Amino acid sequence: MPSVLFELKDNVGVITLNRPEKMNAFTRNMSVEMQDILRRRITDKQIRAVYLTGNGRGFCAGQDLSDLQGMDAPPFDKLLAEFYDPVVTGIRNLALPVVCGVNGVAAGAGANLALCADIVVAAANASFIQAFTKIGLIPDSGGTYLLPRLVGLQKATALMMLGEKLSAVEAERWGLIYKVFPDEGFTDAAFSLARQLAQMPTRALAYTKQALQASLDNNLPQQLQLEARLQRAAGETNDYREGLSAFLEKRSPNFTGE
Ligand code: T3D
Repeated sequence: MPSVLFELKDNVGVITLNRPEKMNAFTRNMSVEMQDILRRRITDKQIRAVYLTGNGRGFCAGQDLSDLQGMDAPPFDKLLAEFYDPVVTGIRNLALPVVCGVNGVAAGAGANLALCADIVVAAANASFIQAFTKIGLIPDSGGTYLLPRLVGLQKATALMMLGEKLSAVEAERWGLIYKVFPDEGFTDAAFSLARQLAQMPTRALAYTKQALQASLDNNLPQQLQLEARLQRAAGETNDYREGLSAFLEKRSPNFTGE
């Protein structure tokens, strides 16, 4: 059984972490499978949004700690470069909207993997734990970049130094995630966001993602220039023409992603 499942559903590429008995703790093998999905399978033209979630009662418990033991475990900088960073950048650079449905606990690199998505929603029973310092490591997988930008430096520092569990409800209140949905019916509610995005103007969403990510480092003049360049590109898409015609003709648009 693969440790990461992939299927196409309603124009959404669904990625499911699949080691439920170990809370989907991340192994090197899992990373290889995930990288293959991001590089080769997501490229299917039918896919216009991605939904990332976990199988079972956890989303992802971070690095599988038993996978780190033994003589063959490379030093951490090499492990990160080979098995974590390509997944983080793969998700961030996808020219598609990525929704993460955090179905249960997200710990360590698992918490930061969730934050890489464009829209993060969680089940009411889910939680987020920056578990790294508890075992003498530092937060990785882009967490020290993303978390302070989401919740501010003070809250990020406390979460990362103390390693305390943050409930999904608090995570929503803090701005770490977009929304909490009830446990019952969670998958349907979370997936419906991805399905909705998959019917929208795909290239405009990709440019929006690109502009928002760049805004984290750009100054205003740089950002205005980027917006102009991306808006020009958006204005040249068929979906823009369709959106405009549909508005003027008082009908629903039929976006194709072109
Ligand atoms: O470069 C590098 O590779 C380093 C990168 C590091 C990045 C990191 O992610 S470091 C942080 C690693 N993660 C953790 O420290 C979290 C460890 N897990 C936990 O704290 C807890 O398991 C949870 C809070 C996630 C869940 O607690 P609970 O009580 O709901 O479940 P549980 O009973 O602890 O776990 C269920 C099973 O999953 C259990 O296995 P068993 O005993 O039934 O056979 C448990 O050992 C296993 N499991 C959970 N997390 C991990 C794990 N096995 C291996 N590695 C794990 N991280």
